[in-house]
Amino acid sequence: MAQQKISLTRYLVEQQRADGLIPGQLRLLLEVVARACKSISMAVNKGDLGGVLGSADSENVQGEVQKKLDIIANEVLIEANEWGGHLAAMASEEMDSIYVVPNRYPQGEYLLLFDPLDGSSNIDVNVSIGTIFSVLKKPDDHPGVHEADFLQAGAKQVAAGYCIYGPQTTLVLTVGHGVAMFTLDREQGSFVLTKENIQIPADTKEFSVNMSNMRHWDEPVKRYIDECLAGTEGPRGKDFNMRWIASMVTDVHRILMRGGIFMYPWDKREPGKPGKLRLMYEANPMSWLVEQAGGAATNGKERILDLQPTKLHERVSVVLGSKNEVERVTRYHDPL
Ligand code: AHM
Ligand code: MG
Repeated sequence: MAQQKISLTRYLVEQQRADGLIPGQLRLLLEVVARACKSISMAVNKGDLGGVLGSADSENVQGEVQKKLDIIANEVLIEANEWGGHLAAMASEEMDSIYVVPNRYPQGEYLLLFDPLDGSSNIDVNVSIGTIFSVLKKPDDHPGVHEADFLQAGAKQVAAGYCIYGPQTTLVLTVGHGVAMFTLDREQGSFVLTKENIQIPADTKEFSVNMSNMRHWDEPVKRYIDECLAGTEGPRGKDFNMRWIASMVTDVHRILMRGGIFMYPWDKREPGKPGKLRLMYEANPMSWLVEQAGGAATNGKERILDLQPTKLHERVSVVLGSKNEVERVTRYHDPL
């Protein structure tokens, strides 16, 4: 008999039933997020034919020009998630403040954060982009929901993942028991389990960083990259390869598939800013996935998942991927 395909729905039901790893409400939430990602994938695929490309002529709270697809993806995620009764509120890269579930719907116990369309600069050039999400539990010591309820360290996440819209649409997920990957079967309309227990090799010969910023970096990051560039003649004694897609989802996906190190470090252009990427809906979910796959994630000094957020749209410096390389960069920041 041909091997049965395991759908995301079945995978989640079995995790809930047999292992008790996922509460029912969280399972529902993840299914709804996956369904929203399916809709976003359809919109992305249509491209010019669906009139979804180009700028929306508006700016988000971080002062970045929004693309039409940033806004479409944000709306799809909100509409899919607001009525199911599993959420208390949502937060997004594209919204200034939190979105509390309207009181015509039941309030659930979870908080959902997302970057609806990561890698926005790739949208109009037909290069892979994605959705990143993180799930937290709402503290139950007070009624209602406030922005402060979201300000929990990444170590408190109860689920995290991303969906990549590339040659395939792929959903990658963790609920704290390893990392699983699901590929969208367009004929069936469902995500099918295609990899389980993903592991990132501890060593790598591939780095991912926007090299055009090199002159602005701090010494430890410069030193690490200089040593990689020196290749077999340098202190590392091996040649390195470089990849930069300008879409964190895609760069992290490659690292989960074959190893590597990804960095978006602090730089001198805006010294007051800890980094470019956002802690709560970019760095935290990706760091948890990477750690769950045996890798490491720091801001150059501390474990990202231990950082206490102070605001929703907080930024952070990011170094993640193959464990030995991340530890090396982190060591270079603290030579003692
Ligand atoms: P976005 O969420 O507005 O798309 O920005 C985040 C993206 C990351 O996906 C990517 O790693 C980085 O910004 C690319 O930055 P750069 O334009 O410096 O290459
Ligand atoms: Mg992003």
